Amino acid sequence: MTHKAWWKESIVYQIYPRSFNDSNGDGIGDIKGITEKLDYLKNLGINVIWLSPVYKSPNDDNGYDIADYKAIMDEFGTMEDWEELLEEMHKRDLKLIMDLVVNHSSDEHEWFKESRKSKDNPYRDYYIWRPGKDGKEPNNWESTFSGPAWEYDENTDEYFLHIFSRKQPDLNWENPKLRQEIYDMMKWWLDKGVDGFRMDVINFISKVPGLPDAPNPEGKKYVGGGKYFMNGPRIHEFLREMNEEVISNYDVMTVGEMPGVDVEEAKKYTDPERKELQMVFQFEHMDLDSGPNGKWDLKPLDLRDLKASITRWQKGLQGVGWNSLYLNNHDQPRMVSRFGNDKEYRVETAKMLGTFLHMLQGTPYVFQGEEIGMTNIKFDSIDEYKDIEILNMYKEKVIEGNEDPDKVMESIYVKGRDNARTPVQWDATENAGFTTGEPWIKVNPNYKEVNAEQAVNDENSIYHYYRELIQLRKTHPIIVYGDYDLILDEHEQIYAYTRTYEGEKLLVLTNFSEEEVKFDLPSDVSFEADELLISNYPQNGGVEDYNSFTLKPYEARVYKGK
Ligand code: TEU
Ligand code: CA
Repeated sequence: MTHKAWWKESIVYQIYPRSFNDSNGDGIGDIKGITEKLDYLKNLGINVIWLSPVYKSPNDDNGYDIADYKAIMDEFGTMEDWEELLEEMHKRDLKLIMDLVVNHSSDEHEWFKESRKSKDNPYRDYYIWRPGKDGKEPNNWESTFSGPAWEYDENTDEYFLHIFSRKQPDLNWENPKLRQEIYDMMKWWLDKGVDGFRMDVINFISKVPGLPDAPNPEGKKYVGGGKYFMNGPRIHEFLREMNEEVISNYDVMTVGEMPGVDVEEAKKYTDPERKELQMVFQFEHMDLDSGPNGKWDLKPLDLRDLKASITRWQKGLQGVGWNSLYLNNHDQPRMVSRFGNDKEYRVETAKMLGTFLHMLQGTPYVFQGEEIGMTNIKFDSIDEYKDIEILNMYKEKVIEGNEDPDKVMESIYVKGRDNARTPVQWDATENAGFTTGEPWIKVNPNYKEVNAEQAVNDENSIYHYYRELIQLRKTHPIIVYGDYDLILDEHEQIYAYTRTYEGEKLLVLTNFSEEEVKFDLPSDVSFEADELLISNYPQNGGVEDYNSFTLKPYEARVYKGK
Protein backbone atom coordinates (compact mmCIF):
# COMPACT_ATOMS: atom_id res chain seq x y z
CA MET A 1 0.00 0.00 0.00
CA THR A 2 1.34 3.36 -0.99
CA HIS A 3 1.60 5.87 1.83
CA LYS A 4 0.38 9.38 1.18
CA ALA A 5 2.81 12.29 1.19
CA TRP A 6 2.79 15.92 0.08
CA TRP A 7 5.71 15.42 -2.26
CA LYS A 8 3.82 12.61 -4.02
CA GLU A 9 0.92 14.97 -4.61
CA SER A 10 3.13 17.82 -5.84
CA ILE A 11 3.81 19.17 -9.30
CA VAL A 12 7.33 20.55 -9.69
CA TYR A 13 8.43 23.31 -12.06
CA GLN A 14 12.11 23.49 -12.96
CA ILE A 15 13.77 26.88 -13.41
CA TYR A 16 17.11 27.20 -15.22
CA PRO A 17 17.74 30.72 -13.94
CA ARG A 18 20.17 31.94 -16.59
CA SER A 19 17.44 31.57 -19.23
CA PHE A 20 14.30 32.31 -17.24
CA ASN A 21 13.82 36.07 -16.90
CA ASP A 22 16.26 38.98 -16.81
CA SER A 23 15.22 41.82 -14.49
CA ASN A 24 18.09 44.27 -15.07
CA GLY A 25 18.87 44.17 -18.77
CA ASP A 26 22.30 42.53 -18.64
CA GLY A 27 21.05 39.67 -20.80
CA ILE A 28 21.22 37.07 -18.02
CA GLY A 29 18.24 35.71 -16.16
CA ASP A 30 18.35 36.40 -12.42
CA ILE A 31 16.63 35.87 -9.08
CA LYS A 32 14.58 39.06 -9.15
CA GLY A 33 13.42 37.94 -12.59
CA ILE A 34 12.03 34.77 -11.01
CA THR A 35 10.27 36.66 -8.23
CA GLU A 36 8.54 38.79 -10.89
CA LYS A 37 7.03 35.67 -12.45
CA LEU A 38 5.75 33.89 -9.35
CA ASP A 39 2.12 34.77 -10.04
CA TYR A 40 2.40 33.29 -13.52
CA LEU A 41 3.72 30.06 -11.98
CA LYS A 42 1.17 30.02 -9.18
CA ASN A 43 -1.55 30.44 -11.79
CA LEU A 44 -0.24 27.41 -13.67
CA GLY A 45 -0.95 25.42 -10.51
CA ILE A 46 2.49 24.01 -9.74
CA ASN A 47 3.40 23.99 -6.06
CA VAL A 48 7.14 23.30 -5.97
CA ILE A 49 9.99 25.00 -7.80
CA TRP A 50 13.30 23.23 -8.41
CA LEU A 51 15.87 25.94 -8.94
CA SER A 52 18.97 24.94 -10.91
CA PRO A 53 22.18 26.25 -9.25
CA VAL A 54 22.31 29.93 -8.27
CA TYR A 55 25.51 29.71 -6.22
CA LYS A 56 28.76 31.57 -6.79
CA SER A 57 30.37 30.07 -9.87
CA PRO A 58 32.79 30.85 -12.70
CA ASN A 59 30.13 29.31 -14.99
CA ASP A 60 32.23 26.80 -16.82
CA ASP A 61 29.08 24.63 -16.77
CA ASN A 62 26.46 27.33 -16.06
CA GLY A 63 26.55 27.08 -12.28
CA TYR A 64 27.03 23.31 -11.98
CA ASP A 65 30.60 24.26 -11.04
CA ILE A 66 30.24 25.85 -7.60
CA ALA A 67 32.91 28.07 -6.07
CA ASP A 68 31.01 28.86 -2.87
CA TYR A 69 28.07 26.77 -1.67
CA LYS A 70 26.84 29.52 0.64
CA ALA A 71 26.94 32.52 -1.70
CA ILE A 72 24.78 33.65 -4.61
CA MET A 73 26.28 34.15 -8.07
CA ASP A 74 26.83 37.87 -8.71
CA GLU A 75 25.07 37.74 -12.09
CA PHE A 76 21.96 36.32 -10.41
CA GLY A 77 21.77 38.89 -7.60
CA THR A 78 22.35 38.83 -3.86
CA MET A 79 21.49 36.68 -0.87
CA GLU A 80 18.82 39.28 -0.03
CA ASP A 81 17.26 38.73 -3.46
CA TRP A 82 17.24 34.99 -2.78
CA GLU A 83 15.67 35.48 0.66
CA GLU A 84 13.01 37.68 -0.88
CA LEU A 85 12.31 34.99 -3.49
CA LEU A 86 11.87 32.36 -0.78
CA GLU A 87 9.61 34.64 1.24
CA GLU A 88 7.45 35.51 -1.76
CA MET A 89 7.21 31.82 -2.64
CA HIS A 90 6.20 30.75 0.84
CA LYS A 91 3.59 33.52 0.92
CA ARG A 92 2.04 31.88 -2.14
CA ASP A 93 2.35 28.36 -0.72
CA LEU A 94 5.08 27.46 -3.17
CA LYS A 95 7.96 25.29 -1.98
CA LEU A 96 11.56 25.74 -3.08
CA ILE A 97 13.97 22.91 -3.74
CA MET A 98 17.58 23.81 -4.40
CA ASP A 99 20.10 22.04 -6.60
CA LEU A 100 22.75 20.28 -4.55
CA VAL A 101 25.89 19.72 -6.62
CA VAL A 102 28.28 17.78 -4.41
CA ASN A 103 29.85 15.15 -6.62
CA HIS A 104 32.23 17.92 -7.63
CA SER A 105 32.91 21.59 -6.95
CA SER A 106 34.50 24.28 -9.07
CA ASP A 107 38.30 24.35 -9.21
CA GLU A 108 37.83 27.91 -7.95
CA HIS A 109 36.32 26.70 -4.66
CA GLU A 110 38.53 27.55 -1.63
CA TRP A 111 38.80 23.85 -0.80
CA PHE A 112 40.33 23.10 -4.18
CA LYS A 113 42.63 26.10 -4.11
CA GLU A 114 43.99 24.75 -0.83
CA SER A 115 43.98 21.16 -2.00
CA ARG A 116 46.23 21.77 -4.96
CA LYS A 117 48.83 23.66 -2.89
CA SER A 118 50.69 20.67 -1.46
CA LYS A 119 50.34 16.96 -0.78
CA ASP A 120 50.10 17.58 2.96
CA ASN A 121 47.60 20.43 2.83
CA PRO A 122 44.65 19.72 5.17
CA TYR A 123 42.31 19.96 2.15
CA ARG A 124 44.36 17.61 -0.05
CA ASP A 125 41.98 14.69 0.56
CA TYR A 126 38.87 16.71 -0.18
CA TYR A 127 39.55 15.77 -3.81
CA ILE A 128 40.80 12.71 -5.67
CA TRP A 129 44.52 13.00 -6.45
CA ARG A 130 46.68 10.26 -7.98
CA PRO A 131 50.18 10.03 -9.42
CA GLY A 132 50.40 9.38 -13.17
CA LYS A 133 51.00 5.94 -14.70
CA ASP A 134 53.91 5.68 -17.15
CA GLY A 135 53.80 9.41 -17.71
CA LYS A 136 50.08 9.29 -18.47
CA GLU A 137 46.77 9.68 -16.66
CA PRO A 138 46.16 7.36 -13.66
CA ASN A 139 43.50 5.49 -15.67
CA ASN A 140 41.73 5.55 -19.04
CA TRP A 141 38.44 7.18 -18.02
CA GLU A 142 36.89 9.73 -20.35
CA SER A 143 35.30 12.96 -19.15
CA THR A 144 31.56 13.42 -19.88
CA PHE A 145 32.61 16.60 -21.66
CA SER A 146 35.26 14.91 -23.90
CA GLY A 147 38.96 14.24 -23.30
CA PRO A 148 40.48 12.55 -20.26
CA ALA A 149 38.79 12.58 -16.85
CA TRP A 150 42.11 13.58 -15.27
CA GLU A 151 44.01 16.85 -15.23
CA TYR A 152 47.70 17.07 -14.46
CA ASP A 153 48.77 19.63 -11.88
CA GLU A 154 52.42 20.59 -12.10
CA ASN A 155 52.59 22.01 -8.63
CA THR A 156 52.46 18.59 -6.90
CA ASP A 157 53.14 16.42 -9.95
CA GLU A 158 49.81 14.58 -9.59
CA TYR A 159 46.50 14.34 -11.44
CA PHE A 160 43.04 15.13 -10.09
CA LEU A 161 39.86 13.37 -11.19
CA HIS A 162 37.08 15.28 -12.97
CA ILE A 163 34.20 13.22 -14.39
CA PHE A 164 32.85 16.45 -15.90
CA SER A 165 34.93 19.45 -17.03
CA ARG A 166 38.48 20.08 -15.83
CA LYS A 167 36.99 22.96 -13.87
CA GLN A 168 34.77 20.48 -11.96
CA PRO A 169 37.11 18.38 -9.78
CA ASP A 170 35.38 15.42 -8.08
CA LEU A 171 35.03 15.63 -4.32
CA ASN A 172 36.40 12.74 -2.26
CA TRP A 173 33.46 11.25 -0.36
CA GLU A 174 35.76 8.66 1.24
CA ASN A 175 36.92 11.52 3.47
CA PRO A 176 34.58 11.84 6.51
CA LYS A 177 35.59 15.48 6.98
CA LEU A 178 34.39 16.33 3.48
CA ARG A 179 31.10 14.55 4.13
CA GLN A 180 30.60 16.51 7.34
CA GLU A 181 31.22 19.81 5.51
CA ILE A 182 28.55 18.89 2.98
CA TYR A 183 26.03 17.93 5.66
CA ASP A 184 26.68 21.19 7.53
CA MET A 185 26.15 23.16 4.34
CA MET A 186 22.88 21.31 3.68
CA LYS A 187 21.65 22.09 7.19
CA TRP A 188 22.57 25.73 6.69
CA TRP A 189 20.24 25.95 3.66
CA LEU A 190 17.49 23.93 5.31
CA ASP A 191 17.64 26.22 8.31
CA LYS A 192 17.16 29.13 5.94
CA GLY A 193 13.89 27.49 5.01
CA VAL A 194 14.45 25.56 1.78
CA ASP A 195 12.07 22.68 1.18
CA GLY A 196 14.43 20.10 -0.23
CA PHE A 197 17.12 19.24 -2.74
CA ARG A 198 17.56 17.92 -6.24
CA MET A 199 20.90 16.17 -5.98
CA ASP A 200 23.11 16.40 -9.04
CA VAL A 201 24.64 13.05 -10.20
CA ILE A 202 24.42 11.90 -6.61
CA ASN A 203 24.93 8.25 -7.57
CA PHE A 204 28.48 9.12 -8.74
CA ILE A 205 29.87 10.00 -5.30
CA SER A 206 31.22 6.55 -4.38
CA LYS A 207 34.01 5.35 -6.63
CA VAL A 208 35.36 1.78 -6.78
CA PRO A 209 38.63 1.73 -4.78
CA GLY A 210 41.70 1.55 -6.97
CA LEU A 211 39.88 3.42 -9.75
CA PRO A 212 40.55 0.64 -12.29
CA ASP A 213 40.87 1.11 -16.04
CA ALA A 214 37.60 0.60 -17.90
CA PRO A 215 37.42 -2.21 -20.45
CA ASN A 216 38.53 -0.86 -23.81
CA PRO A 217 38.10 -3.51 -26.51
CA GLU A 218 38.33 -0.97 -29.35
CA GLY A 219 41.57 0.48 -28.03
CA LYS A 220 40.26 4.03 -27.74
CA LYS A 221 42.29 6.71 -26.03
CA TYR A 222 39.73 7.25 -23.27
CA VAL A 223 36.51 5.39 -22.40
CA GLY A 224 33.56 5.93 -20.06
CA GLY A 225 34.36 4.69 -16.55
CA GLY A 226 30.71 4.66 -15.41
CA LYS A 227 30.78 1.14 -14.09
CA TYR A 228 33.37 2.24 -11.52
CA PHE A 229 31.54 5.28 -10.22
CA MET A 230 27.80 4.90 -10.93
CA ASN A 231 26.00 3.32 -7.95
CA GLY A 232 29.41 2.58 -6.41
CA PRO A 233 30.21 0.38 -3.40
CA ARG A 234 29.47 2.89 -0.60
CA ILE A 235 26.67 4.89 -2.24
CA HIS A 236 23.83 3.54 -0.09
CA GLU A 237 25.90 3.97 3.05
CA PHE A 238 26.64 7.62 2.19
CA LEU A 239 23.00 8.40 1.41
CA ARG A 240 21.81 6.77 4.63
CA GLU A 241 24.35 8.77 6.57
CA MET A 242 23.17 11.97 4.86
CA ASN A 243 19.58 11.04 5.61
CA GLU A 244 20.30 10.34 9.26
CA GLU A 245 22.42 13.43 9.85
CA VAL A 246 20.43 15.91 7.78
CA ILE A 247 17.31 14.99 5.86
CA SER A 248 15.45 13.05 8.57
CA ASN A 249 15.37 16.19 10.73
CA TYR A 250 13.27 18.13 8.22
CA ASP A 251 10.04 17.56 6.27
CA VAL A 252 11.56 18.02 2.84
CA MET A 253 11.61 16.66 -0.71
CA THR A 254 14.62 14.79 -2.09
CA VAL A 255 15.26 13.65 -5.64
CA GLY A 256 18.58 12.23 -6.76
CA GLU A 257 19.69 12.65 -10.35
CA MET A 258 21.11 9.28 -11.33
CA PRO A 259 22.44 8.47 -14.77
CA GLY A 260 22.89 4.71 -15.10
CA VAL A 261 20.39 3.70 -12.43
CA ASP A 262 18.14 0.69 -13.12
CA VAL A 263 14.84 -0.25 -11.49
CA GLU A 264 16.38 -2.68 -9.01
CA GLU A 265 18.87 -0.11 -7.78
CA ALA A 266 16.18 2.61 -7.76
CA LYS A 267 14.04 0.50 -5.42
CA LYS A 268 16.90 0.58 -2.95
CA TYR A 269 17.33 4.34 -3.28
CA THR A 270 13.62 5.14 -2.89
CA ASP A 271 12.20 2.50 -0.54
CA PRO A 272 11.24 4.62 2.51
CA GLU A 273 12.20 1.76 4.84
CA ARG A 274 15.82 2.16 3.77
CA LYS A 275 15.88 5.89 4.60
CA GLU A 276 17.87 7.16 1.62
CA LEU A 277 15.98 9.34 -0.91
CA GLN A 278 12.36 9.81 -1.98
CA MET A 279 12.80 9.82 -5.77
CA VAL A 280 15.42 9.44 -8.45
CA PHE A 281 15.70 10.90 -11.92
CA GLN A 282 16.39 7.89 -14.11
CA PHE A 283 17.57 8.12 -17.72
CA GLU A 284 16.35 4.95 -19.42
CA HIS A 285 13.62 6.68 -21.42
CA MET A 286 16.07 9.43 -22.38
CA ASP A 287 18.48 6.90 -23.89
CA LEU A 288 16.03 5.07 -26.18
CA ASP A 289 16.74 7.31 -29.17
CA SER A 290 20.51 6.83 -28.98
CA GLY A 291 22.57 4.14 -30.70
CA PRO A 292 25.41 2.12 -29.10
CA ASN A 293 27.87 5.03 -29.38
CA GLY A 294 26.08 7.30 -26.93
CA LYS A 295 23.88 10.35 -27.06
CA TRP A 296 25.23 11.81 -30.34
CA ASP A 297 24.59 8.52 -32.13
CA LEU A 298 21.07 9.30 -33.37
CA LYS A 299 18.42 6.62 -33.60
CA PRO A 300 14.66 6.97 -34.12
CA LEU A 301 12.51 6.10 -31.12
CA ASP A 302 10.47 2.90 -31.30
CA LEU A 303 7.35 3.57 -29.21
CA ARG A 304 7.38 -0.03 -28.00
CA ASP A 305 10.73 0.61 -26.32
CA LEU A 306 9.26 3.61 -24.51
CA LYS A 307 6.32 1.49 -23.33
CA ALA A 308 8.56 -1.29 -22.11
CA SER A 309 10.80 1.12 -20.24
CA ILE A 310 8.14 3.30 -18.62
CA THR A 311 6.11 0.22 -17.71
CA ARG A 312 9.10 -1.43 -16.06
CA TRP A 313 9.55 1.68 -13.89
CA GLN A 314 5.85 2.12 -13.15
CA LYS A 315 5.40 -1.52 -12.10
CA GLY A 316 8.81 -1.79 -10.49
CA LEU A 317 8.44 1.09 -8.05
CA GLN A 318 4.69 0.66 -7.45
CA GLY A 319 4.15 0.05 -3.73
CA VAL A 320 7.91 0.22 -3.05
CA GLY A 321 9.39 3.62 -3.96
CA TRP A 322 8.19 6.55 -6.03
CA ASN A 323 8.79 7.70 -9.62
CA SER A 324 9.77 11.15 -10.80
CA LEU A 325 8.17 11.89 -14.17
CA TYR A 326 9.90 14.03 -16.79
CA LEU A 327 10.28 14.33 -20.54
CA ASN A 328 12.65 17.28 -20.61
CA ASN A 329 15.00 19.34 -18.47
CA HIS A 330 18.01 21.64 -18.96
CA ASP A 331 20.14 18.74 -20.28
CA GLN A 332 17.64 17.32 -22.77
CA PRO A 333 16.14 18.47 -26.05
CA ARG A 334 12.63 19.94 -26.01
CA MET A 335 10.02 17.18 -25.83
CA VAL A 336 7.76 18.47 -28.65
CA SER A 337 10.68 18.42 -31.07
CA ARG A 338 12.00 15.11 -29.80
CA PHE A 339 8.86 13.00 -29.53
CA GLY A 340 6.44 14.68 -31.90
CA ASN A 341 5.96 17.22 -34.65
CA ASP A 342 6.99 20.71 -33.52
CA LYS A 343 5.58 22.35 -36.67
CA GLU A 344 2.12 21.34 -37.95
CA TYR A 345 1.18 19.62 -34.67
CA ARG A 346 3.17 21.53 -32.07
CA VAL A 347 0.19 22.29 -29.85
CA GLU A 348 -1.38 18.83 -30.21
CA THR A 349 1.96 17.13 -29.52
CA ALA A 350 2.67 19.19 -26.41
CA LYS A 351 -0.76 18.48 -24.95
CA MET A 352 -0.57 14.79 -25.82
CA LEU A 353 2.86 14.39 -24.19
CA GLY A 354 1.68 16.34 -21.15
CA THR A 355 -1.31 14.01 -20.84
CA PHE A 356 0.85 10.93 -21.22
CA LEU A 357 3.23 12.08 -18.49
CA HIS A 358 0.83 13.67 -16.01
CA MET A 359 -1.47 10.65 -15.88
CA LEU A 360 1.37 8.33 -14.80
CA GLN A 361 2.12 7.38 -11.20
CA GLY A 362 4.84 9.58 -9.73
CA THR A 363 5.66 13.25 -9.24
CA PRO A 364 5.61 15.23 -12.51
CA TYR A 365 8.24 17.83 -13.37
CA VAL A 366 7.54 20.65 -15.83
CA PHE A 367 10.63 22.28 -17.35
CA GLN A 368 10.44 26.03 -18.00
CA GLY A 369 8.88 26.74 -21.41
CA GLU A 370 7.36 23.25 -21.64
CA GLU A 371 4.02 24.73 -20.59
CA ILE A 372 4.01 26.93 -23.71
CA GLY A 373 5.41 24.29 -26.05
CA MET A 374 8.88 25.73 -26.64
CA THR A 375 10.86 23.89 -29.32
CA ASN A 376 14.44 22.97 -30.19
CA ILE A 377 16.75 25.54 -31.74
CA LYS A 378 18.96 25.41 -34.86
CA PHE A 379 21.75 27.97 -34.80
CA ASP A 380 23.55 28.38 -38.13
CA SER A 381 27.01 28.38 -36.66
CA ILE A 382 28.72 26.46 -33.87
CA ASP A 383 29.87 29.85 -32.54
CA GLU A 384 26.34 30.61 -31.39
CA TYR A 385 26.28 27.61 -29.06
CA LYS A 386 27.30 28.08 -25.41
CA ASP A 387 27.18 24.65 -23.79
CA ILE A 388 30.55 23.18 -22.78
CA GLU A 389 29.40 19.67 -23.70
CA ILE A 390 28.50 20.75 -27.26
CA LEU A 391 31.59 22.89 -27.76
CA ASN A 392 34.05 20.28 -26.48
CA MET A 393 32.42 17.53 -28.50
CA TYR A 394 32.49 19.65 -31.69
CA LYS A 395 36.15 20.47 -31.14
CA GLU A 396 37.07 16.85 -30.60
CA LYS A 397 35.10 15.50 -33.53
CA VAL A 398 35.38 18.23 -36.14
CA ILE A 399 38.41 20.37 -35.38
CA GLU A 400 40.73 17.69 -33.98
CA GLY A 401 39.03 14.70 -35.58
CA ASN A 402 37.93 14.23 -39.13
CA GLU A 403 34.19 14.06 -38.82
CA ASP A 404 31.78 15.73 -41.19
CA PRO A 405 30.74 19.07 -39.63
CA ASP A 406 27.23 18.85 -41.09
CA LYS A 407 26.67 15.48 -39.51
CA VAL A 408 27.93 16.73 -36.15
CA MET A 409 25.74 19.85 -36.38
CA GLU A 410 22.76 17.60 -37.11
CA SER A 411 23.40 15.67 -33.88
CA ILE A 412 23.65 18.98 -31.99
CA TYR A 413 20.31 20.07 -33.48
CA VAL A 414 18.68 16.88 -32.24
CA LYS A 415 20.39 16.32 -28.88
CA GLY A 416 22.33 19.40 -27.80
CA ARG A 417 21.62 20.78 -24.33
CA ASP A 418 21.28 24.34 -25.62
CA ASN A 419 17.95 23.27 -27.13
CA ALA A 420 16.58 23.59 -23.61
CA ARG A 421 18.53 26.71 -22.69
CA THR A 422 17.30 29.39 -25.06
CA PRO A 423 15.51 32.18 -23.17
CA VAL A 424 11.94 31.65 -22.04
CA GLN A 425 9.63 33.37 -24.50
CA TRP A 426 7.46 35.72 -22.51
CA ASP A 427 5.88 37.86 -25.23
CA ALA A 428 6.17 38.98 -28.86
CA THR A 429 8.39 42.00 -28.18
CA GLU A 430 12.10 42.07 -29.00
CA ASN A 431 14.07 39.22 -27.41
CA ALA A 432 10.76 37.64 -26.43
CA GLY A 433 10.51 39.94 -23.41
CA PHE A 434 13.29 37.95 -21.71
CA THR A 435 15.67 40.90 -21.57
CA THR A 436 15.93 44.51 -22.66
CA GLY A 437 19.62 43.89 -23.36
CA GLU A 438 21.59 41.39 -25.40
CA PRO A 439 20.61 37.84 -24.33
CA TRP A 440 23.54 35.57 -23.32
CA ILE A 441 22.24 33.00 -25.80
CA LYS A 442 20.03 33.75 -28.80
CA VAL A 443 16.27 33.64 -28.52
CA ASN A 444 14.40 31.06 -30.61
CA PRO A 445 13.06 32.98 -33.66
CA ASN A 446 9.62 31.41 -33.22
CA TYR A 447 8.91 33.64 -30.17
CA LYS A 448 6.33 35.73 -32.03
CA GLU A 449 3.96 32.73 -32.18
CA VAL A 450 5.26 30.80 -29.18
CA ASN A 451 5.18 32.92 -26.04
CA ALA A 452 3.62 33.03 -22.60
CA GLU A 453 1.50 36.12 -23.18
CA GLN A 454 -0.18 34.51 -26.18
CA ALA A 455 -0.65 31.29 -24.21
CA VAL A 456 -2.20 32.96 -21.17
CA ASN A 457 -4.65 34.87 -23.38
CA ASP A 458 -5.69 31.85 -25.45
CA GLU A 459 -7.96 29.48 -23.57
CA ASN A 460 -7.06 26.65 -25.97
CA SER A 461 -3.34 27.00 -25.36
CA ILE A 462 -0.91 24.42 -24.03
CA TYR A 463 -0.61 26.55 -20.90
CA HIS A 464 -4.30 26.27 -20.11
CA TYR A 465 -4.26 22.56 -20.91
CA TYR A 466 -1.40 22.10 -18.43
CA ARG A 467 -3.42 24.02 -15.85
CA GLU A 468 -6.20 21.50 -16.36
CA LEU A 469 -3.87 18.51 -16.11
CA ILE A 470 -2.46 19.90 -12.88
CA GLN A 471 -5.93 20.62 -11.50
CA LEU A 472 -7.05 17.07 -12.31
CA ARG A 473 -4.13 15.63 -10.37
CA LYS A 474 -5.00 17.77 -7.38
CA THR A 475 -8.64 16.69 -7.38
CA HIS A 476 -8.34 13.00 -8.34
CA PRO A 477 -6.32 10.81 -5.94
CA ILE A 478 -6.41 8.04 -8.58
CA ILE A 479 -4.04 10.13 -10.73
CA VAL A 480 -1.52 10.28 -7.92
CA TYR A 481 -1.95 6.89 -6.30
CA GLY A 482 -3.67 4.56 -8.78
CA ASP A 483 -1.99 1.37 -10.00
CA TYR A 484 -0.69 1.46 -13.54
CA ASP A 485 -1.27 -1.17 -16.23
CA LEU A 486 -0.18 -1.04 -19.84
CA ILE A 487 -2.60 -2.13 -22.57
CA LEU A 488 -1.96 -2.62 -26.31
CA ASP A 489 1.68 -3.49 -25.51
CA GLU A 490 2.74 -4.00 -29.11
CA HIS A 491 0.92 -1.12 -30.78
CA GLU A 492 3.42 1.05 -32.65
CA GLN A 493 1.51 4.34 -32.51
CA ILE A 494 -0.82 4.32 -29.54
CA TYR A 495 0.43 4.39 -25.96
CA ALA A 496 -2.54 3.35 -23.80
CA TYR A 497 -2.72 2.49 -20.12
CA THR A 498 -5.13 2.24 -17.23
CA ARG A 499 -4.93 3.42 -13.64
CA THR A 500 -6.90 1.69 -10.90
CA TYR A 501 -7.70 2.94 -7.40
CA GLU A 502 -10.43 2.28 -4.86
CA GLY A 503 -12.96 0.92 -7.35
CA GLU A 504 -12.27 3.58 -9.96
CA LYS A 505 -10.44 3.32 -13.24
CA LEU A 506 -8.84 5.70 -15.73
CA LEU A 507 -8.23 4.91 -19.37
CA VAL A 508 -5.42 7.02 -20.86
CA LEU A 509 -5.08 7.02 -24.65
CA THR A 510 -2.32 8.82 -26.50
CA ASN A 511 -1.50 8.74 -30.20
CA PHE A 512 2.24 9.28 -30.64
CA SER A 513 1.95 9.56 -34.44
CA GLU A 514 0.75 12.11 -36.97
CA GLU A 515 -1.58 9.59 -38.57
CA GLU A 516 -5.16 8.80 -37.75
CA VAL A 517 -5.16 5.52 -35.89
CA LYS A 518 -8.02 3.18 -35.04
CA PHE A 519 -8.33 2.37 -31.35
CA ASP A 520 -10.16 -0.71 -30.08
CA LEU A 521 -10.39 -1.49 -26.40
CA PRO A 522 -8.87 -4.97 -26.05
CA SER A 523 -11.50 -7.55 -25.05
CA ASP A 524 -9.59 -8.59 -21.92
CA VAL A 525 -9.70 -5.05 -20.49
CA SER A 526 -12.83 -4.38 -18.51
CA PHE A 527 -13.71 -0.72 -18.56
CA GLU A 528 -16.91 1.26 -18.55
CA ALA A 529 -16.56 5.02 -18.99
CA ASP A 530 -18.63 7.60 -17.09
CA GLU A 531 -16.77 10.71 -18.05
CA LEU A 532 -14.22 12.15 -20.44
CA LEU A 533 -11.79 13.91 -18.09
CA ILE A 534 -9.67 15.69 -20.65
CA SER A 535 -8.75 15.66 -24.33
CA ASN A 536 -6.62 17.79 -26.64
CA TYR A 537 -9.28 17.76 -29.39
CA PRO A 538 -12.84 18.99 -29.02
CA GLN A 539 -15.08 15.95 -28.32
CA ASN A 540 -18.81 15.87 -28.50
CA GLY A 541 -19.09 15.47 -24.79
CA GLY A 542 -20.47 11.91 -24.80
CA VAL A 543 -18.73 8.78 -23.66
CA GLU A 544 -20.70 6.39 -25.93
CA ASP A 545 -17.84 5.56 -28.22
CA TYR A 546 -15.01 5.19 -25.72
CA ASN A 547 -14.14 1.64 -26.75
CA SER A 548 -13.74 1.95 -30.50
CA PHE A 549 -12.94 5.04 -32.54
CA THR A 550 -10.26 6.79 -34.54
CA LEU A 551 -7.62 8.85 -32.77
CA LYS A 552 -6.54 11.96 -34.64
CA PRO A 553 -2.87 12.96 -35.03
CA TYR A 554 -1.30 13.23 -31.56
CA GLU A 555 -4.71 12.95 -29.95
CA ALA A 556 -4.99 12.29 -26.23
CA ARG A 557 -8.06 11.29 -24.24
CA VAL A 558 -8.52 10.35 -20.61
CA TYR A 559 -11.71 8.58 -19.56
CA LYS A 560 -12.79 7.98 -15.99
CA GLY A 561 -15.02 5.05 -15.16
CA LYS A 562 -15.10 1.59 -13.63
O1 TEU B 1 23.95 16.12 -15.43
C1 TEU B 1 24.46 14.83 -15.37
C2 TEU B 1 24.62 14.04 -16.60
O2 TEU B 1 25.33 13.07 -16.57
C3 TEU B 1 23.99 14.35 -17.90
O3 TEU B 1 22.68 14.62 -17.90
C4 TEU B 1 24.87 15.30 -18.64
O4 TEU B 1 24.68 16.61 -18.28
C5 TEU B 1 24.76 15.30 -20.09
O5 TEU B 1 23.55 15.64 -20.56
C6 TEU B 1 25.50 14.25 -20.74
O6 TEU B 1 25.16 14.11 -22.04
C7 TEU B 1 24.10 16.96 -14.34
C8 TEU B 1 23.50 18.32 -14.64
O7 TEU B 1 22.13 18.17 -14.82
C9 TEU B 1 24.22 18.90 -15.81
O8 TEU B 1 23.64 20.11 -16.24
C10 TEU B 1 25.65 19.10 -15.42
O9 TEU B 1 26.40 19.53 -16.51
C11 TEU B 1 26.28 17.83 -14.85
O10 TEU B 1 25.44 17.13 -13.95
C12 TEU B 1 27.54 18.17 -14.09
O11 TEU B 1 27.20 18.84 -12.90
CA1 CA C 1 20.11 39.96 -15.16
